[in-house]
Amino acid sequence: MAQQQARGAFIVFEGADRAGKSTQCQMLVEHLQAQGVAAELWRFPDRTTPIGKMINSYLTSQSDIDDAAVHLLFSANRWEKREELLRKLHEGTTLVVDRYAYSGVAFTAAKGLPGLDRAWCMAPDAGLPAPDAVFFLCLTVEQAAARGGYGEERYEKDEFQRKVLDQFHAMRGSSWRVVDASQSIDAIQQQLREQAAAVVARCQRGTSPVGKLWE
Ligand code: Z5A
Ligand code: MG
Repeated sequence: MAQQQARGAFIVFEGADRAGKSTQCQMLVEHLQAQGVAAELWRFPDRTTPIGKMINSYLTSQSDIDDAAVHLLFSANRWEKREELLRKLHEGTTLVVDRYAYSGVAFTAAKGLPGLDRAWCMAPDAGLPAPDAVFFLCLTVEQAAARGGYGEERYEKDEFQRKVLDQFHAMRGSSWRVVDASQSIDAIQQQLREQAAAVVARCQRGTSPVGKLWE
């Protein structure tokens, strides 16, 4: 029988624009660290790598990239971090990750382009480490709009965001924990801390190896 090994947990945040992902990720990492849990905050796209810089230039409309090609760049940006991600988990560090492959699939599939359906969008991420839990912060486009206007980036339009949300909901699986993101920041954080504690404890017991997308 394979030896059981304690490891860090892989927790992904997904959700609507302005649902509070970055706010909650930051708070959760600080909380875990204060509890003595080794934890790091990651985000995708990781705009610091050469691939990430191309993505940043696309998102800020400084460059135009073919839709299929940019989809593959977002995926490559995750693949280039795969080894480091697995190493950290096996060293015992919990990773709280702001967006992952689900955003990749949702944003490209929402474009509704011929040939770029959900199955095509999922293919390049197949085999990447699968998160132990996906915390999905659920907020309608109308509720998000009440939090102020969109920024300047590509994709920040109501109609498109609705399609993105539909794509996210179609991907909900057993590892997803859906949280009502219209609550107060503190109320949401409290629920996330409870959920995260259970996931961290499970991974520390060493009974669950890191899975693979989309198995
Ligand atoms: N993208 C892609 O196409 N393919 C991929 O593979 C990946 C990503 C990984 C990256 O944006 C873009 O890339 C994104 C998807 C695409 N495009 N879009 N749109 P990003 O992740 O860098 O986006 P962001 O700038 O961080 O925005 P965000 O993620 O949409 O926001 P958020 O992180 O969810 O929310 P926040 O920054 O924490 O909070 C937003 C505001 O709401 C802020 O003023 C908060 O103070 C406020 N807030 C937060 N929580 C609350 C509550 N509970 N109540 C009231 N107000 C709140
Ligand atoms: Mg964010």
